[in-house]
Amino acid sequence: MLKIYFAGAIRGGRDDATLYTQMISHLQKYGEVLTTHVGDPDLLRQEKSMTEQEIYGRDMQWMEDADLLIAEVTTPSLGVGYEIAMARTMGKDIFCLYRKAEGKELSAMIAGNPHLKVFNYGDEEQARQCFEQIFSEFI
Ligand code: 6K6
Repeated sequence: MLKIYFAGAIRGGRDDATLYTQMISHLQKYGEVLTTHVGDPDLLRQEKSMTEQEIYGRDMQWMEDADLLIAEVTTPSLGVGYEIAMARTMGKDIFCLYRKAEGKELSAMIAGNPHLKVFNYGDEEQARQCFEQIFSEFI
């Protein structure tokens, strides 16, 4: 079974948390999503149960284990940017989904990066179609 690392903003901002949950449930049709907590609406409240070092160590181990990275990049996030760079270093396939939104222009480090595949989408249904395309054409 494919192992999917899904990345989305946490401390970067939780505006899209519901959308992350929806995306994770679509991705679960294609493999095991290692990072289901990214869509958890209570995540920030649970943070105290793990140290920063434990979070980092666990996530980097999951990244090593993952076959590919899917990152929702609309809300700018240092953590998501770091994960994209690490996935690149580890030679993973990387797919980014970006929803055009006022005040949230995509970084040129992502938009102009020839090593990533960036999809523009508008809503949950279009995200689902992007996943269909990713898993039929690229994986
Ligand atoms: C701790 C225990 C339970 O929940 C927590 C909360 N913290 C995080 N848990 C797991 N992954 C995290 C956490 N904080 C950041 N990340 C990783 O960085 C996720 O994989 C996200 O894709 C990304 C978000 O980075 P920020 O900079 O927006 O927080």
